[in-house]
Amino acid sequence: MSETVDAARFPEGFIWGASTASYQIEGAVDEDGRAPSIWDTFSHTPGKVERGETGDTACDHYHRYAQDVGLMKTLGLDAYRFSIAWPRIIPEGTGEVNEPGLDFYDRLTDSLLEAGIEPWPCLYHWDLPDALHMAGKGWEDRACADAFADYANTVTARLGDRAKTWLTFNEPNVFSIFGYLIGYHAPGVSDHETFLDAVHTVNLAHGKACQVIRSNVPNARIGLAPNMQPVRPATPTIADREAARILDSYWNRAFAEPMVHGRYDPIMTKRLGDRIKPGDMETIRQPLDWFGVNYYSPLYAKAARNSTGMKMADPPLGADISLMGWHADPPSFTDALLDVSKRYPGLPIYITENGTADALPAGERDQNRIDYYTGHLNALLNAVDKGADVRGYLIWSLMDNFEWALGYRTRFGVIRCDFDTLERTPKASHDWLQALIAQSREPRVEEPPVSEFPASDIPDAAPADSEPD
Ligand code: IFM
Repeated sequence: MSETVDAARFPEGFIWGASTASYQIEGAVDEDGRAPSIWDTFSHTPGKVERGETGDTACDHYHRYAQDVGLMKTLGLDAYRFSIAWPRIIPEGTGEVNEPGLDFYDRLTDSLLEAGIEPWPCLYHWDLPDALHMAGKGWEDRACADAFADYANTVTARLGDRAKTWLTFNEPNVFSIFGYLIGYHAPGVSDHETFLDAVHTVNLAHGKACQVIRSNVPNARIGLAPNMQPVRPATPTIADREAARILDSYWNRAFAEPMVHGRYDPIMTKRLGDRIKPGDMETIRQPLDWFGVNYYSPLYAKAARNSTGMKMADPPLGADISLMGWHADPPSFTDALLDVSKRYPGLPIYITENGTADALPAGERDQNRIDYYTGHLNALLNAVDKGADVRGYLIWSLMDNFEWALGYRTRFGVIRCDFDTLERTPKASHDWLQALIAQSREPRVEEPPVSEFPASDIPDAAPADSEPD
């Protein structure tokens, strides 16, 4: 591929970072008082994850975090987004706090700061304490929003003196759709009404957690990381266009609209019905300091005779499809960023996830990832040129990790993790990104246009009479 990224085009002070998630990298699932999350139970249920793989060990980051922070420093990162495992902090979901769990994130935060990397903790990246789910007190239950706020209080009271950039949720749309509507992810529920319950509880939990963060963390910068993917109809029929509108509501609007504007769109308002109680929208809408965008691909929608009226469709024939089955389409990234800018003006945007998967053997060059990043960073810069206020880019992901229902087959890291030896090896994409980050920080020299120089100032300009005969 001949396309390159012009490092000088990144805005001054642009933040480079990486994102990960607790269950995907930590391992140590039964150490120091951690209790099972819904993902422990789900991954240990036969048939739920490919090859029966689990996050029991994952990248063993729990024990190797210091080495990983060293790798982040070498890569040149400004920021690191990690998630906190709720069942390490409050193992049963409510009640007793587990101090050793807090100590782990304390050590991680300190070691990041020591390395000059800003910690960006995310309170929820999908590992709900299983005890809550088993008791029917998970996201389907309104009271879970209060349990989440208590958990947020415990965590921010401990880390808030050092960590200033906080996220409430990672991809609330993805875990509610895949976990409660389709049942492909934990906790494996597939029920439209339960999904709708979960949507509203998660929104309430976000609002309550924002209030807690604001009061516990001086100078907090609060955001979240929804997955924003433009939705296209699979065909131009009226039915598929309507399906695209519904999927757009479920995927892109169900959380961002109430969180930023304090209202659901008409589709969600109607379907949520009397789940919305007086005062709820005020609770949900709390001031945010920035908006995160996790982006991978556009989505395609098709009309369906099911409870939602739509289903996800395959990308069009001939599209550039990744190992995940996703359409790699950089212009759609520009579209997504411009759409977010228009809908949520005034909120600086950070890309909180972007990347692609491979299944390459050790030592093989991950050119596909370099190409993906090249295309998507150029798409980001195009959005900036068109007015999007994008301030940073956090890759998904730092290292290969547990990719949920796909287990360890698909690798998203710029650092390879050997899941037998747990050895970390930087890939070609790591070196490429490291060089780009370094170049983007080089001092900018503004060269005046040539026409501004009077001819006599050009030192080696040959005198008119010195022309050869
Ligand atoms: O691995 C996931 C991550 O947990 C959430 N966003 C998408 C990534 C790739 O599928």
